[in-house]
Amino acid sequence: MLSPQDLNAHLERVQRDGYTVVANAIEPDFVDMLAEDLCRLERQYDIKPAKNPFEGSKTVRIYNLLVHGKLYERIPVHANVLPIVEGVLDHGCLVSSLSSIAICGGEIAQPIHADDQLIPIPKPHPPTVCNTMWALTDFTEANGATRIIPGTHRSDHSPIYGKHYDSIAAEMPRGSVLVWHGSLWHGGGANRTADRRIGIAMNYCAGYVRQQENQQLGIPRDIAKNFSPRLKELVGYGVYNGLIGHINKRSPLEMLEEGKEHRMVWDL
Ligand SMILES: O=C(O)CCC(=O)C(=O)O
Ligand SMILES: [Fe+2]
Repeated sequence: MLSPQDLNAHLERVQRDGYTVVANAIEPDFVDMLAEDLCRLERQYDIKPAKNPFEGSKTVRIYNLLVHGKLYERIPVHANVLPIVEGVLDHGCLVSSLSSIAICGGEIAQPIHADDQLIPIPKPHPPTVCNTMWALTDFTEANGATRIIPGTHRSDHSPIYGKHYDSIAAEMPRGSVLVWHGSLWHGGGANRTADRRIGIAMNYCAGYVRQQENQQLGIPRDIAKNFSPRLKELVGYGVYNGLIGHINKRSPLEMLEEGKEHRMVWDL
C-alpha cells in the first residue's frame, strides 16, 4: 500500500517529469497468473499481431480484458496504482482501455506519440489521460521497455508522427508499473532479444472525456453487474460531478443495481 509520502512523491514526479515508476507494485503471484492467463487467451482466440505501424508487426495485443475473467477486474483498482491516477486526474477518472501488449523478439520501435494527441485541445493542458504500463516481465532497454522523453508533457504540441526523437528506456523490474501523463511523448521500444516483453496497458481518462474502448457497450451488462462498486464507477456507470453520463437524470448504476438510487447534481 502506498504511504501518503510515496503518493506525493509520485504525483510530484508526474507533474515535473511527466511520468513515475512504482517499483514492485504488483504481487508476484498476481503477475504470474496474469502472464499465464494472457497465454491462454492468445491461444484460445488465436490472436495474432495486428501488423500496422502503430501496433507493430511482432506485437500481440489483446483488448477489452475486463470481459475475460475475474483476474482482470483486480487491475483497474489496484491500491498501489489507482491512488496515483486519482491524484493526476481525479476520483471521477475512468477506465479508458485495458489491454495487453507483448512485444516479441525482432519488433522495431513504435513511433513516438502522445496518448492524448487525438484530443484536439491546445497544449499544454491539465491531464485528460493518465496511462499505466504494468511490467509482467522485466522491462529492459534491450527487450523493448517503453521509450519516454521526460518533460514533454509540458510541450505546446504533440510529436510529429514517424519522426525520430531521442528517448530513454523506462527500465523496470517485473511487477513494476510505469505511470504517465497522457501528453508525455513515448512509444514501445524495439525488442532485440529472443524473449517477449509483456505488459498490461491499463489506461485511464478523465471522467469528462470519452473512453478509448467503449466500456459500457463492450462489457456485457451481466459481467459489469458483478464488478465491485468502484470498478462499476471506473468503467463508466458512475456520473461525473453528479451530471455527466446521466440517463434521464438517473445514474447508469441503476441499470446494474436494481432498486438502488444514487444522488445526482439536482439533489444537492
Ligand atoms: O508497449 C509500450 O511500451 C507502449 C505502447 C504505447 O505507448 C501505445 O500503444 O500507446
Ligand atoms: Fe502510447
